[in-house]
This record gives sequence, C-alpha cells and structure tokens, in this order.
Amino acid sequence: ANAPVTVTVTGAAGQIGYALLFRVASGQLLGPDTPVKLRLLEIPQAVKAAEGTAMELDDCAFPLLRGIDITDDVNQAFEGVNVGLLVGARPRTKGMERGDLLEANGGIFGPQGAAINAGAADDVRVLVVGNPANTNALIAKAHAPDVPADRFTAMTRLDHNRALSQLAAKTGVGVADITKLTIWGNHSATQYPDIFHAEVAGKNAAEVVNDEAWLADTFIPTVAKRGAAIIEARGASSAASAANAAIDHVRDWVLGTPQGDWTSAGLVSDGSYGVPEGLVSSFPVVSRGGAWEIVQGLQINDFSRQRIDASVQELVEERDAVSSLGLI
Ligand code: NAX
Repeated sequence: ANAPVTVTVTGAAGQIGYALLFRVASGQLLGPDTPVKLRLLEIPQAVKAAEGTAMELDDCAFPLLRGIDITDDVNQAFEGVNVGLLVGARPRTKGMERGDLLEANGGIFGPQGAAINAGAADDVRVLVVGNPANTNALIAKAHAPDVPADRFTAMTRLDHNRALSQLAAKTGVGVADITKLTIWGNHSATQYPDIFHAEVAGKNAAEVVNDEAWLADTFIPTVAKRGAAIIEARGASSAASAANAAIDHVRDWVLGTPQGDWTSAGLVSDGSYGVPEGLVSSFPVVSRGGAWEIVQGLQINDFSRQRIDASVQELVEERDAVSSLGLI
C-alpha cells in the first residue's frame, strides 16, 4: 500500500463538504491503494458541525481513513498537506457589491495561500471550488510564491460534466461516447462550453449537431446557467454534483486522463490561446505524470474566439479589481 496522503478540506461543514468527505475517505479520490488523512478547516462557529461529520466518517469504518483532524487554524489545516480542496468561501449576500465579495474572499484565500506556502508538502496540489473560484485561486497562488504556480487550479469540471450530459442527451448517445469537450474561461455565466473539437462516438460533434441556433441559444446558456437552475429547482445550490466534479478533477490530476480524450480545468495561463499569462482560466487539459498540460494547437473559429475573449475579459476585470484592492 502507498503512504497516507493528507487531504485538507476547507468549508468542511458545508453542503459540498458533506457530499465530498465520504467519497474522499472511501478511496474514490486517490484510488483503493492510498490511505487518507483528513484535515477539516472551518470557521469557529462551524467546528462543532464539522465534528459531527467526523463522527459519521468514523461510523463508516472506512479502511483507508487514517485519521481526522478538525481545526479553525489555517496554518494547522495546511501543515503537510498533499491535496487541498478549498471549498469554503464567502457567498455573495444581498446588497453586496462585487468589490466587497472579492475583498471578503481575499481575506480567506490570501491567508490560505500563505499557509500553503509555509507548511504544505512539496507535492501539494490545490483545487479551488469556492467562488469566485478562478480569482480565489489567483489570490491563493499570489500568496504562495514558493509553490509552483501550476499547483493552483480552479474547478470547471462541474461545467464540463454538465456540458457532457447536455450534449449526450441532444445527440442520443451515452456520456462515455462524448470526448474532447472544452470549457474555456471563467467559472461564471460567461464561461464558454466548446463543442467544435468534441467528438460524438468519434464524429465531430458540431457536425453531428449541425444546429448553430441550438448551440448559441440552448446549449451554451443551459450549461452556463445550470447552477442557477439547480438553485431554482432544489432550493439549494449544487452540492453532490460539485463534490463529484472535485473528485474527478483531483483523481485525473493525480492518476492521469484517459488516452484520446481531454477534460477542462482552470489553470494559471502560460499565454496559450491568447489568454494573458498568469490569469487562472479554464482550458482543454490532459494530465500526464501527475501534472496538467494545456492541449495545444486547436484551431479556434470566430464563434469560439468571441466567446473565449468575453470570458477572459471578465477574468482580466476580476484580476484588476483584486489587484487594486491589494489582494494579489
Ligand atoms: P456552504 O455555505 O454550504 O458551505 C460553505 C462552508 O464554508 C460553511 O460551512 C462555512 O462555515 C465555511 N467557511 C466559510 N469561510 C471559511 C473559511 N475562511 N475557512 C474555512 N471554512 C469556511 O456552501 P457550499 O454549497 O458547500 O459551497 C461552497 C462553495 O462552492 C461556494 O463558494 C459555492 O459558490 C462554490 N461552488 C463552486 C462550484 C464550482 O463549480 N466551482 C459549484 C458549486 C458551488 O456553487
């Protein structure tokens, strides 16, 4: 068996935390040969609820679970961490301006980045789920100058999975027959789900669909506004599907993506596809040898270019806002 891996989950008492922790502890994150030690970070008022979740984790008697620490101390939470799942964030409340939201989250993700810089294991991998995920990842990275930038990622895998499901339904195939979909840009309503390089059972998806009106007026808005539709229907935001996507992201990062396919993840841009260097933007990605690589050489048509640029522009504005607030 492998050595135990320390997995830190922030916002552990929240609804995504509740959907995530049992799957991590059961081995679905890192596979059946890797024991896990859990670190749960919460704010003081929610530590008791996190303790309740830990009691339930104990009661599952998961053979791979080698311990649970619960803390409200950010440095303790990230000491020796191998995988950091940054889920807890400050939600936007009524009357809150975007600047206030970014500032409140800067107060969370700045110190978490610094704690990762100070205490994390050399192989640390960080996935930011808490919104605004891309810019929160940018803030955390900015406070961790000694950690390679490619260890900070933001979650767009839920958007990717939503797009897979919508395209499979439209084309009448199973999701496993859809490959090479891409989510570009920000995890927000401006995100661009791109099917021009995707394949449906090996055939070009845009040609199979052959319906630009469906693409522009149904597919893209359905994927981009799915989070709001879930809230409308369920009375609460996506939780199990978000946890599932976090599991998919980290598992693929550590264990690799399948040959002949790719997925989507928010990575620190190296300038690929005209996305300004340093922005955390979603790209088509593969994972090889435990590291993400951006899929290169895709031809971007005008339809896609406009939409990628619009989402990237929003990321530029968020970066400029946190920069003028002194958060990065
Ligand atoms: P909840 O409000 O249920 O849980 C959040 C938890 O975080 C709470 O228990 C809270 O006490 C804790 N928390 C707040 N500040 C903290 C801090 N400084 N340190 C540690 N814990 C802290 O939200 P939940 O539904 O679990 O969603 C969590 C985050 O995921 C939200 O920001 C949400 O917007 C975001 N999402 C991101 C998605 C993505 O695809 N990237 C999709 C799902 C989700 O909407």
